[in-house]
Amino acid sequence: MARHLITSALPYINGIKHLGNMVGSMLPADVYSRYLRQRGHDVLYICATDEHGTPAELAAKEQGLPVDEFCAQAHDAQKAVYDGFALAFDYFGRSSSSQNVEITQHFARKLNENGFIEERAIRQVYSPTDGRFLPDRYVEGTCPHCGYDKARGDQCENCTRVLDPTDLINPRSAISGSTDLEVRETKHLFLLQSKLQHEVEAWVARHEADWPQLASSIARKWLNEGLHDRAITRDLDWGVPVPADTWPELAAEGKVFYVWFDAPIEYIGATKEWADQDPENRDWKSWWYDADDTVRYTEFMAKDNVPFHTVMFPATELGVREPWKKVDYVKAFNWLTYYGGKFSTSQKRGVFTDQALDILPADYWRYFLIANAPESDDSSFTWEHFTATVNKDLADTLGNFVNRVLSFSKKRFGEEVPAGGEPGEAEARLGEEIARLLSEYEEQMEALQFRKAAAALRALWSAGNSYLEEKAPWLEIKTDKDGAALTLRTAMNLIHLYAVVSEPFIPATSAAMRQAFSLTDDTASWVSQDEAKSLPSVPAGTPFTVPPVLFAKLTDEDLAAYKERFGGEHA
Ligand code: B3M
Ligand code: ZN
Repeated sequence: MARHLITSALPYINGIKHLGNMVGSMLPADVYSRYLRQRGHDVLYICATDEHGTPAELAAKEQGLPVDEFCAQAHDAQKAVYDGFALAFDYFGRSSSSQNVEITQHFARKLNENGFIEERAIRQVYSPTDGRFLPDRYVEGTCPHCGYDKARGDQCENCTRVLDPTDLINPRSAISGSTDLEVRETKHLFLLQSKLQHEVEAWVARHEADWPQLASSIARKWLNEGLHDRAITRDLDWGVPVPADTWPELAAEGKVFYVWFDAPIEYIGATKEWADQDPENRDWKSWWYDADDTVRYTEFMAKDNVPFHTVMFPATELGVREPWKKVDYVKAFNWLTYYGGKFSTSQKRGVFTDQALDILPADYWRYFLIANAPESDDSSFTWEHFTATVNKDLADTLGNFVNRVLSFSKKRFGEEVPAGGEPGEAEARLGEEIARLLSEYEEQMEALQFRKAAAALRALWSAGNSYLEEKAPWLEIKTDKDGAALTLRTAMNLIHLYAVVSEPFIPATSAAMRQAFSLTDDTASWVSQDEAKSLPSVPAGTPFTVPPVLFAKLTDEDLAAYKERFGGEHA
């Protein structure tokens, strides 16, 4: 059984992320990791904050903090939110770690030895008004490809094309807005990606058939435009220093690597951080080095990050000429919109992950977001859709089922799972249905089709409701007490099955459902086809308790309050 290495795109350090960031990277990676662990796979799920670059420097300045202190605090703040969302990382690292510095410098030295790095004098945008060289993303202007007028000098977020600041039409400083920009000469390291074009092409060609269309089409588009040599250093204080043993002059000038050079390397860096904090994990390198036959590597990210992961980072890894593990499967997401418009960190539009947890527990969000993940297309967050989904799927279909069954059984039969009755035709049909839906769920999870997996999970919950409606134990009990006992016992076994299989989506609720039963040896991590058919895990006589309401129903007043607080439509 292959080991699974899983990473989600590293959240940038400068602020708490919104729900769109969450659903496009970390949350599905967590759901997938939890599922694989449950199925008995060896999983390593790694993430980290992406800490270098100008936005971090500027955010620190705004808060009056030294940038390293700012990053330490901001890292902890993000980590707290992810803990709140129950993201079960094996390790959540920091791209500013000494481990990442070491590996990034190693990669640069190797690329240099192999002839893929060249020192070039370039002319760079300098802003006299701001008194500094402007990093690419701090030059704004009109995209030469699509005409979008807020394109950044590194990438146009409208058409996703990678840009150079000098490509922009009508450039201006994003810091001061000044159009008084000069171009001055300075030396930088260039990664000769053009020399790696054919290798990257061959590598993508071997993988793209397996990738989702969104990932392969973006990789193709980039390759068809041709790989350009890219400057991989910057004039900044905060970053991985250019190693002085290899480039003394640039090191003396204080050049650092470009944030997109060291950020993907931090997937490896964070794995080493994970190892260094616990001697148990000493074999970290076996996950990354010479691991092609033993590790399956899956990356999660939103579509704007795809070029860096399908082309640029693989080019770096190929150029190093060492057997570092390259991605096997790229799970890419479209955008989650807020009422059809963009979630915007800068304009504070939409729902941020810390605010979400202020309002409701993580499971409400986890379920809604994954059930509506922007997989094949963008999807829109609206409070109407959110409250309707919570009420229907979580409160009615799942939560109400659990409470109704357990409370009714307690009232009529006491605090143990009731004995009596023999499974008949209705139970056989139910078992067939549950087994069928379970294999559908497994199939969609294996295929990383999250919306479809959520639909299968919802169908499993619904099947219990249909069974209960059909058997109607509240009527049955009047004429056939054993029959009612059988129905309730069967339903309780469904609750236990739901607890097990819903865990990747709603881990806290799953734990509460499982704990309702005092089973002596409840180690079930998944449900076999046979168990799905015969539902044997909670035998008669098992003591149980009725958990508090699992999901509160959201009222019209709640809906109005959310819309009032966050703005109920796209501005
Ligand atoms: N930090 C995502 C972003 O800021 C970026 C991902 C890095 S993954 C190596 O857009
Ligand atoms: Zn564009």
